[in-house]
Amino acid sequence: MKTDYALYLVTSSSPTLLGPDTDLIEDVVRPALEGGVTIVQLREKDGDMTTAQFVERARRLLEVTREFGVPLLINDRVDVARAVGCEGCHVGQDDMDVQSARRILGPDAIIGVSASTAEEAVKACREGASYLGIGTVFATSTKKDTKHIIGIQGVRDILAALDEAGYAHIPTVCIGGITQSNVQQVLQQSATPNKSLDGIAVVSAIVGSKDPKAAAAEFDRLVRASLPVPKHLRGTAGLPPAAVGALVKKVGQLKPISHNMTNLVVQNFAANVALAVGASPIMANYGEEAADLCRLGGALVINMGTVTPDGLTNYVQALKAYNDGNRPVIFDPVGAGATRVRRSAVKTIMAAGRVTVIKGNEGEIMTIYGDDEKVQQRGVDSSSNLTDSQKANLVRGLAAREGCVVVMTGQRDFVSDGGRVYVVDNGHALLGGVTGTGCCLGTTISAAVAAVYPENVLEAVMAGILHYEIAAQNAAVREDVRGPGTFVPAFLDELARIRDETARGELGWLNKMR
Ligand code: 3NM
Ligand code: MG
Repeated sequence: MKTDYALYLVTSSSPTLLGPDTDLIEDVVRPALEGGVTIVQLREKDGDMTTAQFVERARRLLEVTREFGVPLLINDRVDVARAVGCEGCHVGQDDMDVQSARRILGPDAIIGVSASTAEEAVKACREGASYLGIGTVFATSTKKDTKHIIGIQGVRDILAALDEAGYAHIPTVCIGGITQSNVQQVLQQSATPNKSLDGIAVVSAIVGSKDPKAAAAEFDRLVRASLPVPKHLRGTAGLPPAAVGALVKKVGQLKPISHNMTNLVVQNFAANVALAVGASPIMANYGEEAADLCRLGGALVINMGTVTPDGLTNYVQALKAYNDGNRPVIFDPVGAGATRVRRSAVKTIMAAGRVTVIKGNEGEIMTIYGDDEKVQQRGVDSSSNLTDSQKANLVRGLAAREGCVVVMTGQRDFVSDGGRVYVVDNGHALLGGVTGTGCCLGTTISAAVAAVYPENVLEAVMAGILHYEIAAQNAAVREDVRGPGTFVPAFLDELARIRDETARGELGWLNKMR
């Protein structure tokens, strides 16, 4: 599991922050985790705790962080981390060195290091730090022995030095005086072209808040909206071609059912695409049939391209049937922002059950995210207003909120499960010249997800996208393709060719992944 450093809570037992009769674990950390904190550090600098009390507190806290699936690190006391078996520790410049800590905690432990200069930062990376805490950013009364106030420019200089030294892949958070008012400015202005922060660490803004859950939730919103996308998360890095090939092959072997409730414009095309990728299409828009069809073990595509009141009732019925049967649902909110009817249909569907994948263009995804007033979507055409960072944060934020995978299509596609973000640069402009190609991508994704569900949904989605978009590239450059009309049959041929080559173990097509 990749560690999510977006919202890092460092605890404090200082009575001025905690207030009387406040239990650090139950009254602060638990609500903060509910609000969205992604990693916790137990820091005990203020009281005069015995080691026995420290271990006891760490053990109690670990039970809570485990409930939320969030890592717990111990400040300074490597022995306490080892004693309770938590995920790791955080060491300052005057604490134990990284290599010694790693000898105690082992190769998989998360070991963070504080750095206030470029030299300290690079040295910590060289010695095997898992992440860096960069600070002190702004003056703070929380830390008694603050050495350097480095400001946003200081953070930026350290990030640039890390990139220069080849450590752009080491995650970083900043710390010291971070509040809801300055967090977005810090994240945006500290970013260098190749290296930016992965999150922010706070003490008083959460521990000293009257409502730690609300404070964390607001930080979560602010951070996710402006976290720059680290370079190492861009592209398809981290997705091995062999794994993609195995997933595409699995579709051909299992021939999963792709149950499409789709619009009348694309039914025939989508069924042919399903066959070409190796799936078994069923085009059935009547909700009453969904429970029986779900038992066939496939996936459902809800494509609201030509939504009607009856259609909506059918979608809701089918969604519930697939939820009950614990089978995946791909939701394609076609034209979501275009009309009041569609905006309302999206809300009805999202409220009726759980979806596994949401696939849409920028306007559609923004509508679901809740910015519908701002979405001036004309028809169902895609038009872009967002930067790449904003797109990545949008898909990651929506995926995290809904607990699903989000695919935002465009010239570059953005895909996230709420943690990782993939950016896909495959595809071809001719896909935009033919109706229904977006819808058929949903069908292709459904086949790949059906083949592996409930495991590896993100990887399956990526396999579906790559199969589809590389086939489009292959078709577009064929000599017999002269425009959208000749493109369609060539595209079906190339989808089937990739399916067949992959079945034979020929994975050369994956060299085109980008
Ligand atoms: N470490 P607040 S600053 C624990 O510079 C800690 O390494 C720092 O508290 C460093 O969010 C700090 O309340 C305190 O400002 C941060
Ligand atoms: Mg320290």
